Amino acid sequence: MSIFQTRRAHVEREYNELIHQHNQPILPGNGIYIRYENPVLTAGHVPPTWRYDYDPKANPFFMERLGINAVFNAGALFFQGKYWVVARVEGWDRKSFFALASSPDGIHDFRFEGEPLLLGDVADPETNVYDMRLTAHEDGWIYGLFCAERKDPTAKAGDTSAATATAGIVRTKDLKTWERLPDLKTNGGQQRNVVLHPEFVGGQYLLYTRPQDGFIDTGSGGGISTGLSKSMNPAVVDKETVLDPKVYHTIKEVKNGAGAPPIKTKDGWLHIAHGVRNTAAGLRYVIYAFLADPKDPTRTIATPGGYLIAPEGDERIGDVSNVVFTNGLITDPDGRVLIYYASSDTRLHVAETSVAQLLDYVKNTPPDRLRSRTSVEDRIALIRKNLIQ
Ligand code: M1P
Repeated sequence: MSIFQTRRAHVEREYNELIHQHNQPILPGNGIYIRYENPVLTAGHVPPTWRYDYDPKANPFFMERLGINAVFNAGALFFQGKYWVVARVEGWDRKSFFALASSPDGIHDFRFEGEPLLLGDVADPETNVYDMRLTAHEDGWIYGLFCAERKDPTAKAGDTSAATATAGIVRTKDLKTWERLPDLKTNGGQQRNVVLHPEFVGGQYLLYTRPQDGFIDTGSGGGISTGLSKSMNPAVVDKETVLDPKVYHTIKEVKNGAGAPPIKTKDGWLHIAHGVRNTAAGLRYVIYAFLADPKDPTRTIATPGGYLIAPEGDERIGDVSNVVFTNGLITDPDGRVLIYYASSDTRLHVAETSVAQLLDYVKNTPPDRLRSRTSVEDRIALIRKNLIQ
């Protein structure tokens, strides 16, 4: 056999084994959610035909010229009986793009479908795109909001890393044809982690924003905010009001950002978001939850202290270590909630829970009372209560 044939057979065997790999729940978990042993998507899940030239004359060594570096932060949707994610796929050239993958049960056999999304261009074409949030809105469209990154036109000469972030917008009805709309306009500053609420509020579109002064630092941006827009074409938010602030000496001290669109529950809008703190080893990203008023999604009503998911074991290590990040979840017809979270900007995992568990968690977990002393008081109260159980 030629090198081409031997390598091709080897690569395809590995790919087929990986996409059908069984995934075991890690029991007993913490009662809030269950993790699974293996990631649901990795760079290795990207089909070989997206990475290799299959022409033996042009590629006699069966070289992987257009390699994939990572598959992570994915938007998610239950659509036509299947579990879909729109993953952030990053090539060896550092460019991210979006690709659809589906699974029959949301945990196993995720497989990329079709081709990567070729987004339409807007007046000011971006350099990079990432982190799509999917919202099936009551207006009948499925919207995808994502970060569109451009070189900062005000960067000093020689500064080749300064960038700007805005919220790009696409919409579809079938996950096949995607219409690009103008980027979201807000009053100054930059935007990442913008999410569309699934229902109209007072006849307008409600957007969760995260105003920030710079590309990395939120600066004076106060936290996850909300704003209203009369239309999505174009989407324009004049006024942003902080919904969930960043707070000193908490898991969201440096910044935070909305995750998937919130889940509508009998007790309110359930958010799974990310929070960032600083450490001597750099930023640490964790995932946390909160509940907003069922009648007024711009007001929080339950804010459990601490994190819901933090990086564990192998999750701690990757391109950007000590990070877990989420921008997609699925609530399925069986009442399961599947939280798709990425670890260290490298791979995508799933955590399985239910609306009942998450509501119990957000409503009955004590809030962060912001001092070691108050945390000790809460723990002593727990210990003493357990003495009489
Ligand atoms: O590298 C960690 C994450 O950093 C960004 O999140 P934030 O906007 O809150 O800083 C995002 O670029 C995200 O993609 C990335 O996972």
